[in-house]
Amino acid sequence: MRKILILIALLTIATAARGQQSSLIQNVGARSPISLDGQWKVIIDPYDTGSSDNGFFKDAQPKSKSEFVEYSFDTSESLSVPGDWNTQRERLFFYEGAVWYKKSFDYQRQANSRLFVYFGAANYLADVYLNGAKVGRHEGGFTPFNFEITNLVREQDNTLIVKIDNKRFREAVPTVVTDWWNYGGLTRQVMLVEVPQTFVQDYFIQLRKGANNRIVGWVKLNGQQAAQKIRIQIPEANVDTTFQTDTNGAATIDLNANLTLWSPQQPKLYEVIISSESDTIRDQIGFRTIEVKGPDILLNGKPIFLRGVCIHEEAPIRGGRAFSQDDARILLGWAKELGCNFVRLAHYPHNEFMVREADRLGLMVWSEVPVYWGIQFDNPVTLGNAQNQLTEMIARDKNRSAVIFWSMANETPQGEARLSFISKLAELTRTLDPTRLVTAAMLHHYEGQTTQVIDDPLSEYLDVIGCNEYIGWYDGLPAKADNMEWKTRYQKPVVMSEFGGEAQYGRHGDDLTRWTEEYQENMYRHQIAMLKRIPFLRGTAPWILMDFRSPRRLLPQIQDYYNRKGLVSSRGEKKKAFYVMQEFYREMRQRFGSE
Ligand code: GCB
Repeated sequence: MRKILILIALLTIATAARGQQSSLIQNVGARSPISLDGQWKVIIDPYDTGSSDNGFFKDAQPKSKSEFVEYSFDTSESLSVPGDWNTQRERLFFYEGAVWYKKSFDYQRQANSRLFVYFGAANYLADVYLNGAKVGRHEGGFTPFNFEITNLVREQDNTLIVKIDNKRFREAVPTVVTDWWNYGGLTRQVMLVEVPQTFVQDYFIQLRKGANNRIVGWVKLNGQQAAQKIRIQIPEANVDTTFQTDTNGAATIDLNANLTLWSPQQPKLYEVIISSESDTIRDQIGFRTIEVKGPDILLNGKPIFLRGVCIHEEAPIRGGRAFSQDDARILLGWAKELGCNFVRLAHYPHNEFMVREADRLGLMVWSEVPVYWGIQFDNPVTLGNAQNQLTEMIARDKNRSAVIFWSMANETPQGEARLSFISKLAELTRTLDPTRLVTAAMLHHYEGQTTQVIDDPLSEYLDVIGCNEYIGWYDGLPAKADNMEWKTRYQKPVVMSEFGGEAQYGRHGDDLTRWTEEYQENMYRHQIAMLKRIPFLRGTAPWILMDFRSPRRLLPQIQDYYNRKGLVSSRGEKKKAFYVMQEFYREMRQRFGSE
């Protein structure tokens, strides 16, 4: 109980630190939100002209023919929301800077209700204004946020203005260099969410770690009427239990239930109904346990091998940022076809459709914050920002049984400051969610010519060790893998969280000619032979499912700003290596069982 109260307090502190931003509303999709998606008027503002005191957020209209107003949303162009700006206009393709978005709307709010505006994500800095008043600011390109607008909203002619700035800077998370496109804009859905005066703002309902019939967690109310009865129903499991919230609106949940556990074979989701005296919300929740024992990962108590693949949030076929349920279905459909039971959603939290779809399809998920390469590990502001993004990631997805790993970082250079920074993130993760495993993708090093050692001291703080390696691509030719042995200093499961090489779909040559499908296929064959010899390996996630845009991939006529390590091209064509990996997963399924 004490732990849970500390946890809720932490969530409140984290959100209070963000100024006016309200704590995240759980499961907004189930609240019949009003969508603000569609065309928004935009002003592209490369010199930040609109940020003065008399700025664009005022949406000034000249009241006479003589009045001087040097901007206009109404005669400006429009962009689609959700959507990155880069792929909607050719001249915005490389743009990094400020864009002001405007949407007008009418709203009839019911008496005694409250209204919030919810953003699925905005990359990177978002300043939000309603009817000329500042509502709040959010930093971080891949996590949701909401603001209460009950006292600002009118019945008619509301003007919502959001300034988005995606300029890169050193202190940011991620920092200035990434191997993915810096897609800017309102990249996910925007909606209005109406709730009762006192409402169920958040809940955490999962199995207690290691127990297969005991559900624990909490419910948090937001509003004046804090002390209420909370009823949890899971009709299919005959659960109907009531709890009492305290004067802060928090209740601890602890109940027994006889459940069919969620697994890739049988991704069972239950309807869970959470009601207070003033509010009701329904969710689809699965229940499973995930633990480690020595080098093993146990799902529902049984050792598993993770047949994974890495995925960027890049839209198949259409290109640009993925944001829709259809995008999620296509990407995860390919992962299923590959034979996966696991996906690594790299290198930042993906949109909610991905995680919910993974829940339905039975794909276990690695979810990550963009603590990527050399961020400012000695900067407390950067740490606060990373902690905030981590908190928001966990806040949104903590009820999804598909999520088994929270990943703290990717390929970060070793050092004291980095160890302190990431271990703090791991500690926060375990406080926010004691049920899941903590991981990070790390590097390894050579001992002699033919031995790789996993000994990153960060491993001490993790449950599962993620390891990225590029033998046969950045490191020698494919056959280099043949004599490679792997050692680890830790009695912990290891997942090869990246390996791969580039091939342009349809480019052919012999199996030592770079950029051809044959080279990539050859490389995968040598890799797989090596991976099979690693005794402590408990999963693989090749880099990557689909080709994705990157400003660092410049080779003309081959890369053309695409990282081509995909097993599938950006148009959905499967490369030869896809089938090699598929064959490997068929074999692993036979060896390790169908989960
Ligand atoms: C890595 C990074 C990933 C890159 C990949 C590559 O190690 O983690 O973000 O895209 O290598 O293709 O080089």
